[in-house]
Amino acid sequence: MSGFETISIEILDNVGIITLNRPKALNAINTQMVEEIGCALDAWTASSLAAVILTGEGKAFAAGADISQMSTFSATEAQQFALSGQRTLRKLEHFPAPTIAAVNGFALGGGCELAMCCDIILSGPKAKFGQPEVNLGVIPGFGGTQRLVRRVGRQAALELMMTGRMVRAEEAVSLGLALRIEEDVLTGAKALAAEIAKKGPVAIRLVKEVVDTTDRMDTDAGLAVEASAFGLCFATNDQTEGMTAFLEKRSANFTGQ
Ligand code: DAK
Repeated sequence: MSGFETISIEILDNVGIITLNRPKALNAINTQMVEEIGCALDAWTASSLAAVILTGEGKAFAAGADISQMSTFSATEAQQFALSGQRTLRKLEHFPAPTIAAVNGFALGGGCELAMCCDIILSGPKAKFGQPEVNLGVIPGFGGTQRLVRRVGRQAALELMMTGRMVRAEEAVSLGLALRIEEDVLTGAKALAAEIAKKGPVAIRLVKEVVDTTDRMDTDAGLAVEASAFGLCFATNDQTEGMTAFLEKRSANFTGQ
């Protein structure tokens, strides 16, 4: 459908699915993959998708940035990779609809960082997470020093980034890195996306927008943004339909208007 070489994409039941697709290299993230993920997200940004799922083909989600490619980078190429990576990761993090990482296997280095740009991380039973960059003499470069700290706290994040230790699914959940373990993680992600898709689409997007934009505000400023967004809901058909449907004891037929 897409002409992409390092990822495959599909839309099922109004949910976009991006599958990282270099299984022979454990879906290692190269410059082409970074660009292709960015293109797929661009194509979907203005759509009315209910959610986007990111997963990996084979036994890995992504085993990190492509070490073979990185080892040959000139300083300029490394800078281009960094800039392109930052652009794509920001597109993912700020994608207007909810995003779910269905982590089916290794999520290491840049792979773990890619997953952390998603709103929710679901873990398969065999998933392994880690930031092993120090083994290569470098530090995380796709935002791990920021997003891992926010997900699991400073102490646990520092331990993971300083030792490069891999954690299994159970520990990832107990740390708060992943939300829960799903036996079949892609099926679990689709079910979660379907659950979200039943709700008022405008409200879903506003929940994400308010949480994201108020992330670093103090509570009073955040509450002011929340109040404005709450007010905005009352200018939508979804609010009228949602409340009318409740009072009429029927399911709501949301239109996203
Ligand atoms: N890059 C390239 N190839 C990789 C790879 C990777 N990250 N990970 C695995 N592969 C390849 C292996 O080389 C092998 O290829 P062949 O030998 O078959 O050709 C194939 O995938 C299968 O891997 P293994 O044979 O090693 O499989 P095992 O099951 O034995 O081991 C493993 C799985 C995940 C434990 C092992 O492959 C491994 O340790 N992989 C490396 C994990 C790692 O260190 N990841 C972090 C990479 S550093 C930046 C942004 C981001 C980053 C840096 C900068 N900027 C914006 C500047 C990110 C850096 C990283 O992610």
